[in-house]
Amino acid sequence: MTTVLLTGFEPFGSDAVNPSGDAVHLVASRWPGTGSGVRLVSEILPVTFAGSARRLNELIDEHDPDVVIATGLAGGRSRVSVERVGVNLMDARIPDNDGEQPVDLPSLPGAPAAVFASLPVKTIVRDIAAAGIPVGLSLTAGSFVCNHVLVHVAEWAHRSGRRAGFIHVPWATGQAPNGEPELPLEQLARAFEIAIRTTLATERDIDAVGGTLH
Ligand code: PCA
Repeated sequence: MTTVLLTGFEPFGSDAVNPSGDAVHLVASRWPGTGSGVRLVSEILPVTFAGSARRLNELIDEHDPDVVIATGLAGGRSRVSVERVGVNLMDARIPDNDGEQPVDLPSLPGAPAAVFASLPVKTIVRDIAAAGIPVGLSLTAGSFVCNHVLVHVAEWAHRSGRRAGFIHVPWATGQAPNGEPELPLEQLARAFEIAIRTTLATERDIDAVGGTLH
């Protein structure tokens, strides 16, 4: 049995919704039973530096996942963003849901400055794009709680020989403030399903150009 941990986030800041959590619920509601050979564990994480890492550690201890895919909202982005790298830095522009606002502190003291996601990120982007969903690779998950979670799961994956990464999503249709970009919730959920299936089907990422000039 293969175990996949899929996480989203609760709302944060001034927002009443978080499409990452809604899409995770949708994926969980229609995931086939364990007869499929893949057990999906899903969870909505608190948007707090301390609480998100603590809850992740508990979930990893309890479920011993083979793959962890964490997801969150990147309001203002127009595409699903498959994150390549977590930076070992907390620099919070707004307080988290505990009221904490760390500035220029490491997410994981003593760990390297950055850690790569170990998902087959380019294959995931290819497969999500093939489903007609706007998607791209991203070189920054920011310096707030999503990046913090990426650093934690990617470090765990490197230590334990497992695979982990992070996907940011735009607002879901009907949610975006001030005319910011939106995608249908169904497409966000479908992107997560593809990311899981592609990861399980792919040992080695494809060789493809994925960089940016700036
Ligand atoms: N997005 C924030 C934190 C929680 C979320 O969904 C971020 O990008 O850090």
